[in-house]
Amino acid sequence: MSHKKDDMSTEAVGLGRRRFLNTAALTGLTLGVAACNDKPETAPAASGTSAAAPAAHANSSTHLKPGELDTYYGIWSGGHTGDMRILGLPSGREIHRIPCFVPDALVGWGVTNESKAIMGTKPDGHLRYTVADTHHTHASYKDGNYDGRYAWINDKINSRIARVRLDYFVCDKITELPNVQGFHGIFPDKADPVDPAINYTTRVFCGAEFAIPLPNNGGDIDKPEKYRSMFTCVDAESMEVRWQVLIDGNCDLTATSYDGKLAATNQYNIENGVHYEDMMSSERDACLFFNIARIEEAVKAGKFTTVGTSKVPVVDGTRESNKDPKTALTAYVSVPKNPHGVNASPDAKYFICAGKLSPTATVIELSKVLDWFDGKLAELDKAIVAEVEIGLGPLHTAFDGRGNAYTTLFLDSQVVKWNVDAAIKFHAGDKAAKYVVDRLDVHYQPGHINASQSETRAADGKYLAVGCKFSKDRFLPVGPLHPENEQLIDISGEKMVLLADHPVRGEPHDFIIFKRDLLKPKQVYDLDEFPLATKDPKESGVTRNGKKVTVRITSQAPAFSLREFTVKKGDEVTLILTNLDKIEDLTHGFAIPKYNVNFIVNPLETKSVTFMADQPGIFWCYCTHFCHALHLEMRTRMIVEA
Ligand code: RUQ
Ligand code: CUA
Ligand code: CA
Repeated sequence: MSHKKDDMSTEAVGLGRRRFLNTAALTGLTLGVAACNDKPETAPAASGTSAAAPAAHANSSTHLKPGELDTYYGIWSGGHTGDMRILGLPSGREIHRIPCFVPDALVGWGVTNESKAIMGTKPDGHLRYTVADTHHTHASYKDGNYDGRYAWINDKINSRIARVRLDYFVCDKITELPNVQGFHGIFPDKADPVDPAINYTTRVFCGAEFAIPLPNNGGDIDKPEKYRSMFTCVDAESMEVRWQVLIDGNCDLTATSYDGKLAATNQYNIENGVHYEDMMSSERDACLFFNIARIEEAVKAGKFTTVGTSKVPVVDGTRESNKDPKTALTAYVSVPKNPHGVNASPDAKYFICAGKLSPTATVIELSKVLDWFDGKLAELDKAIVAEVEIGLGPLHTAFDGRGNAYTTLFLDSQVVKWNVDAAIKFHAGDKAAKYVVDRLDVHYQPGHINASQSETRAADGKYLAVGCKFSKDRFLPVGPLHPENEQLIDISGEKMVLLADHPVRGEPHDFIIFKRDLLKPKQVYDLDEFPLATKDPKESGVTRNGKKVTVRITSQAPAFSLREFTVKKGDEVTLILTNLDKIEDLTHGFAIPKYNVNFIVNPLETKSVTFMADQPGIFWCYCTHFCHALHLEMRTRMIVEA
């Protein structure tokens, strides 16, 4: 087997890079510079055989023969393409893209009335936003595992959260968070903090990265010391914002405990800095914990304010107001400078903060944080049970369910596998405890990482996916814009084994990987889900109410129910199309030339579009989605009378 990692992972190499970081990389914004220039030796030819060549591991073939299905679903965030992607693993094949925040021409997202209502429109009917930047996606839980109801994804640009129904794999709600900018980390809760019967997700927590004046309406612009960030709770069912917590410093990524009692966000800007130098001026930042039950008690007791025109209750989570553990809503645990990801271990005991600018991981024991809130732990910092060196530029951590953590090292271009218990022993003084188990080179500069079932109680330690931010010369060159490189690693053994990589369109961020049996997607819609459905083709036709015209059409391969329909120039036309084909995979499209309309209807689905009939003439509306031998003949004629 070509996999042989020890040579590259020797402490000599590691220490050399560490020294580099300590002297140079931390002095300024050199993180990015170092990231690009630190690794001239990692061109595939020179990078050692281990990571460059896929390993021939008998049990871990990623090549599926025709007809074979993947065993895991992957839910991927699409980054600033603004979509969500569904992959099959271990093949890495992309199966589906789910538009949420931005228009999509395949399905007509942002074209149909239904999708526009979800996305949000301006008074003139146009979409309010057409850009987005998705980072983090997580799914709903029950009993500490995914229950297949929902997934959520963030839009950092416009601070929106979208929910995706996992029965149909469609976005059904989007909420814009008030009073914040740069909404980044997102995590559903896994249980209710007080009611043990609620052992499933009912809240989604959202961390906002940027501080702004509150309200942000033109005041306090020159007083950055007054800018503030908030942590937001959204109701998982209604998608309404339940409450917000005003904090010191910022939020970044988010984690939740398995008992529902705690949520946390890492803070890289406790300085409340406006410029990057300010954000790096303090030696330590924080992992900020939220006591969910107490926050909700405070809201219930009316101990909140509101900001500007927003009605959302805002409780005070600042340091000054939360010094007394017995009443505190928040707890600021001090961690090394500018940390990044915070991840919950599948044994439910720890949150782990990756150091980013510090070459360390910090392990925080949740029971000790709860002890502090109960007045049983005098010093909050004692909740830190390990703070150990793991390598340069640690960003995100995944777990195998066997006590090991896997952290991406952005600057080292490595994944480091380390044992959490051994790290705790080492931190406690047992210098013989070897916590680093393995290191594997990846190509290049990894950001996100996740393992199969990692952030559930059912972490199964089979596959690890790594999102590499740079692919450099890994694929055929296609001009200056390179794809990213997603790599799949077998973690079933002691040593990590690189199995495969594939290019992905930029630029995915976080993702989750779970067993395919946890989902039971539906293959056809239910007509009753659509109030506008035309259930019988005989109900098709044109009805007029003044200048408002409604056209009802059904589709059944290879024909639309109307061979033609007539409207008048100046009409406002609402066209409602119901696909009465009930057969799985029988989708039709509907395009209207010169009217900028195209959308699809899946089996037993109904969609509508509204437009002004402003151009007289005949317009061949045709089916865009291949459905039948007579697909090309599947048309109807729209006549717009002058
Ligand atoms: S955060 S690296 Cu949203 Cu790490 Cu992407
Ligand atoms: Cu209907 Cu193609
Ligand atoms: Ca900082």
